[in-house]
Formats: sequence, structure tokens, C-alpha cells
Amino acid sequence: MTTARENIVILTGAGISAESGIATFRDKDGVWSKFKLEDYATPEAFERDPVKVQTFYNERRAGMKDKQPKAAHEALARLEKEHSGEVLLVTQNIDDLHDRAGSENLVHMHGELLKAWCTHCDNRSAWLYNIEADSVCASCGQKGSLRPDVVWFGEMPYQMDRIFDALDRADIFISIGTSGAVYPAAGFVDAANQAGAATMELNLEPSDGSYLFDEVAHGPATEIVPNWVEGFLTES
Ligand code: BV8
Repeated sequence: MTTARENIVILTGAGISAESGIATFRDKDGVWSKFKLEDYATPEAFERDPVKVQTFYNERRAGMKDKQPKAAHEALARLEKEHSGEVLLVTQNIDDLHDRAGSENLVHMHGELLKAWCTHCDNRSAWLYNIEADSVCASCGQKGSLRPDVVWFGEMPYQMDRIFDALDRADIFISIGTSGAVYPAAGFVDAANQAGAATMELNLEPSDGSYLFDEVAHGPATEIVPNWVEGFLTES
């Protein structure tokens, strides 16, 4: 028998990594204000100009070297460890900051910047450096078949069945640091509401979908996320 605070699903977006120095997408000076997403984050763009797209991701991958998880990432890892019920963390982010903060029940629904995907043998492997036109797949030995293991627009995000199963069983759904501009992630709050979960938005400012949430709290993630986790664990 689960109590009404047992199963928690959390969705994070670029805002939770902003204070780690990783650019968000739609804020002023965000990634999509500098790069047209149609030219960099679609399979068609990759088909059209693979070097341009590989360079875009190679630069972001290189930029990850000095980035560290901060208090919000650490608070979510603490919640998973200390909460008696299930905590599933679904991130739209392709950085590895949740992994390095210690979150384990974690889904990278838009893929991972530090992984390469071989379009020849379908193998995915850790890849910390540049992916070049002549890079060789460590699994099948094919040259020139590697792409970033990142979900582009028009591609199906990862582990959707697992995510919607968790949303159907959720008692609490928390959305952190996301503008609610991209689907299907932006629709998770609807599924949570339909499941009767208590829904909460923790964000720097109201997102496009703030009105869909039972509760909202605004401020920098490194402040409002540890505060929420501390309060929740203390009440539990
Ligand atoms: C799919 C990886 C279907 C890439 C990303 C027409 C054609 C095709 C598709 C569509 C279409 N129209 C609509 C769609 C669906 C499309 C979509 O939603 N488009 C949008 C633009 C309308 N979605 C898709 O294509 C998805 N796939 O639908 O497939 C399908 C069906 C069957 C078979 C096959 C396929 C795939 C979407 C995934 C795309 N990849 N990421 C990369 O990173 O390069 S998405 C992209 O937006 C980002 O990468 C990020 O992951 C995502 C969401 O952005 P956010 O994380 O929310 O970031 P943002 O900057 O927007 O907001 C930051 C927030 O943080 C702000 O609110 C800010 O206030 C806050 N903040 C800032 N600082 C702080 C803070 N909060 C707290 N503290 C702070 N310090």
C-alpha cells in the first residue's frame, strides 16, 4: 500500500544546469538564439551538413569538461537516496551532471552528449572527445558511422513507455528548470494531473505551462530545489 507521497516523478530541463555554466536554450543568449535549431538539431540537418552538426556537438561536448553538478543536482540525488518511495528522474538535458551528482533512477530522454551512436551497428558508447567524419566505431569497426547519441527534433525520445508508466503511478510530479516548450516532455504535467498526482513547478520564472501546476515556486534552482527537498524529507 503506497501512501499519497510515495511515487515521485521529476522532469528537469536546461535551467537546472544553468548555474553550472551550461547555456539554456530559450533564455536571452540561449543556444537557439545563436544557432537555428533546424540547421543543427534535426536528422535532416545532419544529412545536409554532417560536419556542421558534428562541430556544433563537438564544441558543446568540449565545453562540458569544466562543468560541475550544483546543489540542485545534488538535492535530487539525495531525494532518491533518502525517500522511502520510488523517485524517477527524467531529464531533457544531455549533460552528465545528474549522473555525476549520484542520481541512478535516471532517464536521459533526449540522449547524452558524452555518448556516440553508431548508425551502422546501433551500438552506443561513451565518447568524451570529438566525433569526426573518420571516427571508428569501437564495436563494429565501421569508419564514419558515428553520430551524437542525442534525440533531434522529429526523432522519438528515449524510454517513453517507462516514463508514461511512472507518470500513471505518480503521487507527485515536479518540473524543474524547463520552459515547457518542447513535446512530449511539455505534456508530462497533463499525464500527471490525469493520474491525480500533486504537480509542482520549480523554475526561475513562470514557464509557458505554469497554470497547469497545483503549486509553483520561482527562484534559482540551487536555492529552491534543495529547499523543497529538505522540506519534503523533513515532513516525511
Ligand atoms: C517528437 C536535444 C515525434 C538536442 C532536444 C514539427 C515537426 C516535428 C516535430 C514537431 C513539430 N512541431 C512540434 C513537434 C514536436 C517537437 C517539438 O516539441 N517542437 C517544439 C520546438 C514545438 N518535438 C520533437 O520533435 C520531439 N520528438 O515529437 O517525435 C515522433 C513520433 C513518432 C515517431 C518519431 C517521432 C523530440 C524533441 C527533442 C529535441 N531535442 N534536445 C540538443 O540538446 O541539442 S530539445 C531542446 O529543448 C533542448 O535540448 C531541451 O532538451 C529542450 C527543452 O528546453 P528546456 O530544457 O526547457 O530549456 P529552455 O532554455 O527552453 O528553458 C530553460 C528554463 O529554465 C526556462 O524556463 C528558464 O526560466 C529556466 N531557468 C533558467 N535559469 C534557471 C532556470 N530555472 C531555475 N534556475 C535557474 N538558474
